[in-house]
Amino acid sequence: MANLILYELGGLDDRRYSQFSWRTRMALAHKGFAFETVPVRVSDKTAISFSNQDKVPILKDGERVVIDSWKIAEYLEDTYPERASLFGGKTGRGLARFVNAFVDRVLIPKLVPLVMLDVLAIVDAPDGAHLRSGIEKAFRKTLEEMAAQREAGLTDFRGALDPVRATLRAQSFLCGDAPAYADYILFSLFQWARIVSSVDVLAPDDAIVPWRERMLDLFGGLARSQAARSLEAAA
Ligand SMILES: N[C@@H](CCC(=O)N[C@@H](CS)C(=O)NCC(=O)O)C(=O)O
Repeated sequence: MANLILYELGGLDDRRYSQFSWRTRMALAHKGFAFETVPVRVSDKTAISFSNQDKVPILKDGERVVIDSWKIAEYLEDTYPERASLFGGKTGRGLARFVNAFVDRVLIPKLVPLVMLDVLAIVDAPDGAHLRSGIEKAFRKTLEEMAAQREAGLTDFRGALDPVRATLRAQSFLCGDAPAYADYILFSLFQWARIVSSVDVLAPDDAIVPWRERMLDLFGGLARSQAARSLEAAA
């Protein structure tokens, strides 16, 4: 039996808020694995120096160390082909690679500025300073400036999701009748937003909401078991 350990970001109150790590969490659950998780602080690179780089997720499978959520998904698929498929074959893998690039390059840059300021409330001060400087440099704006443009940004983000709505009108999941890795890629965005912010990035009547609920229900409510900030704010 594999001995799998996932290194992921941990915030205050043990919040596991790394969006890329959620892709791996869902992929491991899809393959039916039990796994351990190790929270690391984003400003503490010594904790992950064994991986010779500075990002999570990192998957340790015995002595093997795999970095990068996409590479981890491919590793799991190729190493454990007898378990439920993440891609559904070569063509599916190719399409999932496109979804990964679309989410990373089009959707994340639209989503991050909307809720990044909120992340500071769920991490400690050194992690907050680390995240602030990285994101402000990448976007060339302060987090406060980004938050001030939230309304326009939300409209833009929601507009970019139109192909998702069109797909989910015809089928229950991006991958068809059942969820697979491309669903987990997209879902990681909503899971991140749900954990870090009380702002719902989807309107209540958005056709994507029922899909998001189905994703939260998967694997015995694996994703739902992380506290949503909106619920805390309401409590
Ligand atoms: N392409 C990588 C991206 C990983 C990534 O950017 N991870 C973030 C956390 S969600 C990170 O570790 N950032 C480190 C830092 O900001 O110093 C993947 O898909 O795994």
